[in-house]
Amino acid sequence: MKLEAVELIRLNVPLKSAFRTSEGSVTVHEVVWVHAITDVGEGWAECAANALPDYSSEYHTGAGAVLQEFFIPELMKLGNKLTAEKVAPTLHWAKGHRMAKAALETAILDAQLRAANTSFATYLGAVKTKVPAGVSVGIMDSLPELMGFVEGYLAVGYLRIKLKIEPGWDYEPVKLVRETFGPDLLLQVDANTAYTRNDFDLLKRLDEFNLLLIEQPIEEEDILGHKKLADYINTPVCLDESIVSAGVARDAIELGATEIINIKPARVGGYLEAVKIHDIAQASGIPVWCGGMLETGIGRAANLALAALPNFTLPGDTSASARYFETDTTAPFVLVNGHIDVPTGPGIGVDPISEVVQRYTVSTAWVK
Ligand code: NPG
Repeated sequence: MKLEAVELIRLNVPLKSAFRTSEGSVTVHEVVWVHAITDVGEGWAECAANALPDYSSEYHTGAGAVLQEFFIPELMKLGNKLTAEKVAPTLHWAKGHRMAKAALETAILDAQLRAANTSFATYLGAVKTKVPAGVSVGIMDSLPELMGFVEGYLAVGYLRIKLKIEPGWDYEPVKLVRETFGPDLLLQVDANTAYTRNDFDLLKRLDEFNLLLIEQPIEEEDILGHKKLADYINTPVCLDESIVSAGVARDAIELGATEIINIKPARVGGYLEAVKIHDIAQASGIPVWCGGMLETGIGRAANLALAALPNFTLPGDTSASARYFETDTTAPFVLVNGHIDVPTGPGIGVDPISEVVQRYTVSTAWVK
């Protein structure tokens, strides 16, 4: 196929409530979409890069710029020889910018699969038609406020709770949630790199709560530090930010630095790399789960397809549209008995609702 044009759309999508992590607080999901126009049809993707370079070095304006200046023109040069499988090898010369690369690859894969009348789920190797949903709960101003949110999420059926933690918001909230909702609640925590090697004793205190895992406790470059922590505490250590490629995943597993992996296709450069990580982890007996980056329906749809692969044995951050948005950009994903259906239509299986997209669009740019 041939890439004829790409529309980059900047959207500001309001969140229902502020989402606070150890890295900061967001009230509006500011995001770039990639709308690929090819000779076989159109494809869509949401680039996960945040407004600020706080989760990783990428940010939405930077992602838009690198796509416009380098990545899209490079793929256009392939003429009618383009396939989704060629995107990563063609852009490999460029260091980093994995979220930008992931979005472009995903939009092209969407166009390719729509033309072939094949779903992401089928293409990626999904074995489930619905996936168990967890929910990520931000840092709050008070414990009663936290309890209100957790209770509400459990009431609508979420199967696992992930609490965001940071120094000063860790032991007490985890203890309260564990004591209130009992030993059977699937409970995990996510520090987004907020701790250091000096905090191991503090993190060891969380062992008493029988957590599923602790996610990315210390900084992303410190893989060895995570290995030392994994040896020191009983709670399984799960890497997120650190795992930027299949190669890093392989090394972290071999070193014993990660006992579970959070796979976010955006963080690793796309769905094809994500499947490689899934396969490496599976071969090593390491369970994986699918992370989220506050994606609207366009991004969430493909994540659900990935989460249906066999080694995704833990509930993901694949929440329903209503967790974050009053009005999603696609038909909403809904929670039914704690599960969300994997889209079955061609490509990502959902379409943007144009009037909603127009309402949230801040600017558009065409690369032709
Ligand atoms: O459900 O989409 C979701 C969000 C889950 O907590 C979540 N995401 O650190 O994993 C994370 C966090 C995040 C959100 C990271 C936005 C980066 C951007």
